[in-house]
Amino acid sequence: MRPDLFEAPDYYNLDDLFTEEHLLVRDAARQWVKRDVSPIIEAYAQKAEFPKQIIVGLAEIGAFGPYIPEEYGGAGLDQISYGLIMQEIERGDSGVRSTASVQSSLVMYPIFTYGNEEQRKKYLPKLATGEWMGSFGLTEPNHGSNPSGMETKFKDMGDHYLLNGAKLWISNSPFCDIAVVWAKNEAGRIHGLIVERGMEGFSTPETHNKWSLRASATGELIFDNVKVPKENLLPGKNGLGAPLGCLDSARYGIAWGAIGAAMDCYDTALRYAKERIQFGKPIAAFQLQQKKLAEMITEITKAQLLAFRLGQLKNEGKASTAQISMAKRNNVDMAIKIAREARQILGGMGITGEYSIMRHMMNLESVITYEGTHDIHLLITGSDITGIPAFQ
Ligand code: TGC
Ligand code: FAD
Repeated sequence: MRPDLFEAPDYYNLDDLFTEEHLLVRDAARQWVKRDVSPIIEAYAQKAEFPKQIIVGLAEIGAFGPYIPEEYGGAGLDQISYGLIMQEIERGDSGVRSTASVQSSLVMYPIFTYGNEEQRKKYLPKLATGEWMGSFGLTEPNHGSNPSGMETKFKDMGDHYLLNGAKLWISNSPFCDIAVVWAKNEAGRIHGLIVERGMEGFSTPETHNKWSLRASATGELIFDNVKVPKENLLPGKNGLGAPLGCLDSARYGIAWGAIGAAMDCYDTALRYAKERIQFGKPIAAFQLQQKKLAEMITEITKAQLLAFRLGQLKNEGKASTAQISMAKRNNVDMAIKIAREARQILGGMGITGEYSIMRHMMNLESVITYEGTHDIHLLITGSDITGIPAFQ
């Protein structure tokens, strides 16, 4: 892969709206991605392997629990800083951002929000440093968009719970030390349980042959009569609203992350268009290419403004699930369209691993599917504005 020459577009001077802390946090993440992610990520994506050596760096830039209080090992930052960190990481690779999203919003968040003090103290500091890595098990082979139908279940055996079932498409599963697993009790009520690697009957086979998110490890979580200690149940919230609450936080991060992938595609295409000569001129001189580039920067700017306002609402505790859905859906769709257009600007070079665009484009096929598909988010908006759920 070529040297990382990324220059971030800021067409509407958004930097003027960020605090000094936001800029410091963002620039530290930006530099780290340039130094430690860009030089290696293409090779890891090509060999379909997660680069475990970057876990320490992710922890150092505050990507594990950015908004978790410092007393539990988190970075104690606000939601805009969290968004900016996700943006910068996904500028490098969506799979790396996935690892950070899962650790922060799908593992640390539920333990912090629904866990008791003992659980917080036991797990959060080790998750914040990356000493322990986590995964989040909601999706099942027969239940993706409709998690309420989940079949994974646990029984109260008096001194422990007995857990049976399987989760599919789980980011970080092949190497996770713990998994936050959503399962039904005998009454059919959904609860969160912390399952630890090493518990008998718990296995995490890896899913191979992905054309997307190749630098992220994806797998299954299989529970075959796993004895889970009673103290591992998250006591603070149950019902489907508990896992959906975690998704709000992760989807918010993705709304920012997708901007990073789009910015990288745009920046690469702009530079290439100014340098590549055809018919005696840089291709950037042709109106057709200018149209593509002008539309890209317009869409990126709109997405940045959407994410910034959502960040303000999130900081005030006012961001609704439907507002988060709209931003996730819009910004990922914007990024995947930009990746496709940017790839065309690079002609044949666009399909090679010399440039990041094709990798972003393939990654975004997962991002537009996970954390609620493009269609599900449209239905969430539809339900919110009409008051009529159309999911079934
Ligand atoms: P519905 O009847 O709408 O809701 C059930 C209960 O949950 C409450 N609720 C929420 N609570 C908190 N936060 C939210 N965001 C909530 N949304 C809903 C709701 O009020 C209700 O409460 P109650 O007390 O009345 O029972 O549920 P439904 O079964 O009709 O489903 C609605 C639907 C389709 C929108 C939902 O199931 C959904 O979002 N489906 C998509 C599934 C999904 O996003 N899965 C993601 C899996 S994790 C993942 O992909 C990680 S990838 C990570 C990475 O690598 O980056
Ligand atoms: P389905 O639900 O079968 O949907 C198939 C199609 O039908 C979609 O286009 C969908 O929009 C459409 N559809 C479904 N229902 C409706 C409806 N009511 N109306 C209209 N259209 C509908 N899950 C986790 O729990 N943890 C993870 O860490 C995790 N990581 C993932 C990593 C990757 C790389 C991928 C690809 C997925 C991951 N997921 C994870 C799972 C992800 O959340 C699901 O793939 C997603 O929710 C969609 O579920 P599904 O794949 O079963 O598709």
